[in-house]
Amino acid sequence: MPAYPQTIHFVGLNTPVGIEWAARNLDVIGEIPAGIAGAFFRAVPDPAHAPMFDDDIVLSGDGMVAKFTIQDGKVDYAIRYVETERYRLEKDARRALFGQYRNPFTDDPVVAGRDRTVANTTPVWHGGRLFMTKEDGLGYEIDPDTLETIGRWDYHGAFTSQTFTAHPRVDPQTGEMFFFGYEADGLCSTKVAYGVADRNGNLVSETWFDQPYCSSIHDFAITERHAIFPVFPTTADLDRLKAGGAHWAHRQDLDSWVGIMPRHGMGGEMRWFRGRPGVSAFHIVNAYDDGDLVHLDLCLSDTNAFGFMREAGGIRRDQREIQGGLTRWTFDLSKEGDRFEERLVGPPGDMPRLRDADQGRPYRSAWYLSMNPQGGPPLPGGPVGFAFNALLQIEPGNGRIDMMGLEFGMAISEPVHVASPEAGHDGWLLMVVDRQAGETEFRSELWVVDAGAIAAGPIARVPMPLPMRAQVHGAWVSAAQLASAQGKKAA
Ligand code: V55
Ligand code: FE
Repeated sequence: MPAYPQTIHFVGLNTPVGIEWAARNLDVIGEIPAGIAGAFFRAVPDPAHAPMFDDDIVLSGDGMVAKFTIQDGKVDYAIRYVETERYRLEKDARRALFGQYRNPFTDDPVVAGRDRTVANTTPVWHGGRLFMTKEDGLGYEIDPDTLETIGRWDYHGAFTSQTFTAHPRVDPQTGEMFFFGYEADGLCSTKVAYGVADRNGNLVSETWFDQPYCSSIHDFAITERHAIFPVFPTTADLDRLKAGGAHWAHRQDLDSWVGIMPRHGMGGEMRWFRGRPGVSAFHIVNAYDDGDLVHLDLCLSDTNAFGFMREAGGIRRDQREIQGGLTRWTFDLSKEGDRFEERLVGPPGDMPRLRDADQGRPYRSAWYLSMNPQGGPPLPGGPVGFAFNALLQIEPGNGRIDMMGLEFGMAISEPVHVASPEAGHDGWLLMVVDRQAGETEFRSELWVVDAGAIAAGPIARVPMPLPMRAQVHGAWVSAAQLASAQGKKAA
């Protein structure tokens, strides 16, 4: 059997596991509050086969969908592969057939034209259905009970884009889901499709626009009136792909852009604002309207956080030298011109989480991952190669910050927020925390943290009996939402 490359993408917490398993009634240390009832779904890239190329990256790993089911203080767990077209083709062949990250020109010719997505980035719940998503293809629908793959999701043929974002946004009041797909009509295209589905999951609109250049639009934002598309200069080039090169190269010299349009408008209504050159953000905390102003809070850095995207653009910069922080961009829609204001509101970090009810509205606090100044060097793991070891709660309105800092040799994955049935209580955060237990050995636990008292650490912990590979994003689906599930695999 060919070995996995011994690079940061395949060692440490990124060591492939590849085991589909399930366990009931896991041991719980402490007590899980009765208010937590539902499922914590997680997207875990885990390559089922050694890659065709040694310079393969975490982002190429086959998607696994994991589920913690929590009810009455009890915890069950299950994890399965998303059976994408790509996974099934490689499973049958018992080897990798798809080549480099988002470069079909490097594939084994036997899979020419087949679906390359690995659906490994975000579990999405909407309209009673669960999807596993990755921005280079359409989502795959998953049976939320069995985690079996039902199939590719294109709104019964209504959504015409070839791609669907891993970061759709759901309005907490209307229940509508807002989403987009870039490279909507093919590799390296500037076409972006923007869609809206009603609360029952029916596609109600789709409109297209061009972005200023082909960039990876990883996340976007909504307010009560607007849809906001940030464009950072991480660019794609078809000739580079044909020559076997990288899909993405970051450009320090190119301007960034932000497009703002009415959230129920047409692509032609987009207004473009010009931002600083070279900056990058993968995740947006939130956005909201304030009269004619639109505020956009994002995890900004002065270059791309992924080493391989910097290197492809000839940028030599160590991961630890990257500057940035939680940043507020404010757009005044009553003014002419393409400029906007910028203000730093918090320390560097990423993987922001928000209460579902605060989406697109003024908000008091949010949570995100960062580095603990006392936590020692980060563990190798996660998509960027270095794992976070602190959780922050921030109140952007007054700058108040609270921290749960992990000890040396520990790592934290993106939490989900669980709303509390009690008025005035901040709810809880659920997250997987890993601890190095030997040179190549890691122990993982599910942690339950009071979202309003994070510095106190976990109120309950669930040690996991098997190793777990680093997660990308997660989603909390309440027991009430699960009870409304539409998507079930036919028996
Ligand atoms: C990201 C993750 C991806 C990807 C592109 O978090 C960007 C950023 C897990 O896959 O393909
Ligand atoms: Fe993301």
